[in-house]
Amino acid sequence: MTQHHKTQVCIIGSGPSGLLLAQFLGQAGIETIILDRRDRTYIEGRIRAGVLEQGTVEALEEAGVADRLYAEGLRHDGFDLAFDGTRHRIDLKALTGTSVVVYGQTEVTKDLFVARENQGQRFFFDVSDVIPSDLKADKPTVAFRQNGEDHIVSCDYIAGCDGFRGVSRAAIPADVLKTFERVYPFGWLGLLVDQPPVSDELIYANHTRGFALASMRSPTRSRYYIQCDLSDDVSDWSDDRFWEEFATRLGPDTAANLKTAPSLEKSIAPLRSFVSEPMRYGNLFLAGDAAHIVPPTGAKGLNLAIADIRVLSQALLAHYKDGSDHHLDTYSETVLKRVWKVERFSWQLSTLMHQFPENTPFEKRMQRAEFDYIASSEAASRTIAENYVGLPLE
Ligand code: FAS
Ligand code: PHB
Repeated sequence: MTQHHKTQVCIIGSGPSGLLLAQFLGQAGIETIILDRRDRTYIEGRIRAGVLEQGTVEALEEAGVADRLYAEGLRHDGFDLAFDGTRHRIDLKALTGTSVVVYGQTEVTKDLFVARENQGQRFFFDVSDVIPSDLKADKPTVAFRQNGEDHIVSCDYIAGCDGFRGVSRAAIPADVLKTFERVYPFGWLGLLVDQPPVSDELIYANHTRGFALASMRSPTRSRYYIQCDLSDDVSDWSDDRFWEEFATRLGPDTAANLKTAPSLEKSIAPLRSFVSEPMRYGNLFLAGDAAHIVPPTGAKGLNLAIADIRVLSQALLAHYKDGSDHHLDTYSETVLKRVWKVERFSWQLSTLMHQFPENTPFEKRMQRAEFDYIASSEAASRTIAENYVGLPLE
């Protein structure tokens, strides 16, 4: 027997996009249902982003979920770019007047889950066979199965917040959907360790052996990455092998401060740039990774998702509170304008900071020349800085 549900907005996906949208709508008294194919423990446990733009911090504050972020987040006024041992600090504060906050995506997700619980609105975890339908109808529907039972949600709008491998994007007809993609010829091997960070601020390093990133989660927990081959498996990388490679790529002066310990987590993520257009079809709206992916080099994935939700939530509020659909009608065009600019920055920084197997000696010299230009030009450094702290929403 199928269970029928009614709501105003059905949100597919309970990652940062879906959770923040639910929080904003819930604050305004708009009813939502959130579905996720995973459960809360799994979602909270995913190690992903670590750097929040000021705009993201403000959005989380508006959503009433920033208390722990303000108490535990680490404000960073700059970061280093390193090229074969030469380091150049991008002084975010001096160049842009603002900065970023280091606070893990896992913590953002936990804070949003607690807020959702306090709202007492409906979650469905461990769902399967999620099918968005009737996207052009006044009341689109989302069918799904949970614990062997069939469910169907009737709603005003569907928010596709189900990430890169979700079902929402695929619900847009193939003759309407346009996709754009660049898959990079390498991955990132990430490691989490309970040791103080090797440096007070992040270091992005391009070494002849490959890229490395020294990041962190707290004064006692560090998050490190090295570029690895796409054919690599995590089992190919013992902790000792990782530490040796990471230290080599950081260079002896920086590595002198490196404290190692057994890894808490190790994983390999592929890198891609991806955009799908449009981000609206009928009463389905895509947001976050469901619509676009950036290589993590620019620390933009999570921030881009939050930026989409800031626009989408305002557009839905205008519909329900003022009866105005202008922002819903312009949503896709509005967010895509910024998405492409952020894609450009993430692609540019990835192209600058990684070793590409196919690069010719000339292209390697171009990488070095671009680094030297950034290091010697305030204007060039400001370009990096204004993208890193986050471009304006519109
Ligand atoms: P998410 O993918 O976080 O959430 C989508 C949710 O939808 C998931 O909970 C999933 O279970 C659910 N879902 C999927 N299919 C479904 C279905 N059919 N039915 C119901 N639910 C479904 N960004 C950075 O800024 N910095 C980083 O260092 C960084 N590292 C990353 C490493 C990895 C391995 C990955 C995959 C991403 C990384 N990102 C990083 C990007 C990441 O942070 C995303 O931008 C962010 O999670 C986007 O949030 P959402 O759009 O909510 O998508
Ligand atoms: C992280 O801390 O996980 C992190 C930080 C900056 C990036 C990517 C990942 O660009």
